[in-house]
Amino acid sequence: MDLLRSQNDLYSIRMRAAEGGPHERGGRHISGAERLLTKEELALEAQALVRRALSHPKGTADFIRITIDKIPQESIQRIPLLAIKATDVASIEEGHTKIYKLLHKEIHLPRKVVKKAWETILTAGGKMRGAALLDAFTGDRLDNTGDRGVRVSRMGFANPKDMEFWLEAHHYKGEHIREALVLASKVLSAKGVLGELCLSDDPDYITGYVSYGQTYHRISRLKEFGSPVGGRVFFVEPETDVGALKVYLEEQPVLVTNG
Ligand code: PML
Ligand code: MG
Repeated sequence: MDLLRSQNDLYSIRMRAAEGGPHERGGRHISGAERLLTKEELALEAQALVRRALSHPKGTADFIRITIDKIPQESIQRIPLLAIKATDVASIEEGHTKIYKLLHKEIHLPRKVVKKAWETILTAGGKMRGAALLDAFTGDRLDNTGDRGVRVSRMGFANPKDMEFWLEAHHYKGEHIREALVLASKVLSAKGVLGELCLSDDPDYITGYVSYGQTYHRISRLKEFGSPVGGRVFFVEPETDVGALKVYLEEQPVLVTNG
């Protein structure tokens, strides 16, 4: 049990970095990250995030914004960690086929919706820094955030040290899966979200995932090494209050608990 984290106010720290100036003036997105930290952890983490933006495989950021806000303990919700599944595939095609099958079997997505999700990710060409919200029945885009996308924020593990040991013990290594697990758990805890498709925009990271129910399902290979393509799509039940969903994803602080 992480007492400091469960009893004190926490701090949301967010980083976004771009090359060629700020995102809103046409800069190319390099990296983003979100954490919920104790006051004592802030300074060191801010340093690590700056280092990440300056030595990223996508390029060297010349714009870095770090935003820190205090989060009162009583406003933080606890949500469960998703269960991890993994499928090793021999080729990108096999990876894509697996995704169509899983999303159809688990959350009944029509093929055309998954096709539109891929198109959304491919057309964005690695430029979208948040996620697109798609209607799970028609595949139409529901948010109007363009290349910015909906940015899921204010989240972290309730017991980060325990989680690190647990993930290492299960051979899940590195920051990509740690961050993605927190984000995917928050996304599936949102009212109206049925699932997610995610492909990393990092050129050296080819593992992606889909999520549904209470499951985070990794697929070992979804793109070529070196490809800048990537992004996230959330599948949303028709008639969901999109405004409320966006507020939950961007603003509601959550800590993800493991049992
Ligand atoms: C990202 O780079 O933002 C997405 C990371 C996906 C992680 C997939 C995994 O390794 O489980
Ligand atoms: Mg990335």
